[in-house]
Amino acid sequence: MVDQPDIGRMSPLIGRLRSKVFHREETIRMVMLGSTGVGKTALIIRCLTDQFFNHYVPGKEMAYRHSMTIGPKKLLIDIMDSNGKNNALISYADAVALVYSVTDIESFNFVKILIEKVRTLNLNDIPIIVIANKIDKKRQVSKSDAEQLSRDYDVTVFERSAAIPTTDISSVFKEVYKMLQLKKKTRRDSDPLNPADRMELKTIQRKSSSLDANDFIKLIL
Ligand SMILES: Nc1nc2c(ncn2[C@@H]2O[C@H](COP(=O)(O)OP(=O)(O)OP(=O)(O)O)[C@@H](O)[C@H]2O)c(=O)[nH]1
Ligand SMILES: [Mg+2]
Repeated sequence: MVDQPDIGRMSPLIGRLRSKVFHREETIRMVMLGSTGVGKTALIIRCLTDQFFNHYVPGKEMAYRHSMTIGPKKLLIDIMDSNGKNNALISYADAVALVYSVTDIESFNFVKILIEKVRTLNLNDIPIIVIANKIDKKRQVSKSDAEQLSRDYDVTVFERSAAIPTTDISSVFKEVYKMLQLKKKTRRDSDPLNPADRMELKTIQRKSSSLDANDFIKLIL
């Protein structure tokens, strides 16, 4: 945290200026890709509602806005939830999260293909992070496989489970933000021809309402 004098109390105008300078919002557009059923949507629902949605609603593409604070910075993260097939979204993302399930070796191998694809397609060298999901279940992909992937492809792998209540997704976003800062990457402007801009955006803020995962899924359907 930055220690700032409370000048907002002295003058409302200075207070507003201060909040503009110190609490500037930044938006990151992140796309989630990975094989069907690996838990992309469940991870997003966990992040937004702190709950596990234990049902499968296949193939729905949506974008969600998650807000979080990192130090003095307010971050808006537009998460594009792909149906696992729409790789076209890669071209419009500031960062890519590739998800595999530790229960499914094929999904692990598919992540390797996706890494290569992203790196070939994207001229801006966008940050890639990998999420190994479903670690609450019996594994086909070990932790050392994840470490090997991390070394071979120079990516950070987060082992998580959307089903575990204490699962921390914020740290994944923090890492993405750190990578973007290092690359000094700025978000590209909104473009009406951009399919990502045309995706329906649900503005749901974490813990800001009594939103339940079951209510949430009604928004998706
Ligand atoms: N046990 C367990 N089940 C999970 C976990 N994450 C997701 N699931 C379940 O796995 C199934 C598929 O999850 P989804 O989040 O819909 O998968 P997806 O990647 O969004 O699938 P597509 O949208 O079809 O690409 C659902 O029944 C989820 O409840 C997890 O960490 N642990
Ligand atoms: Mg999904």
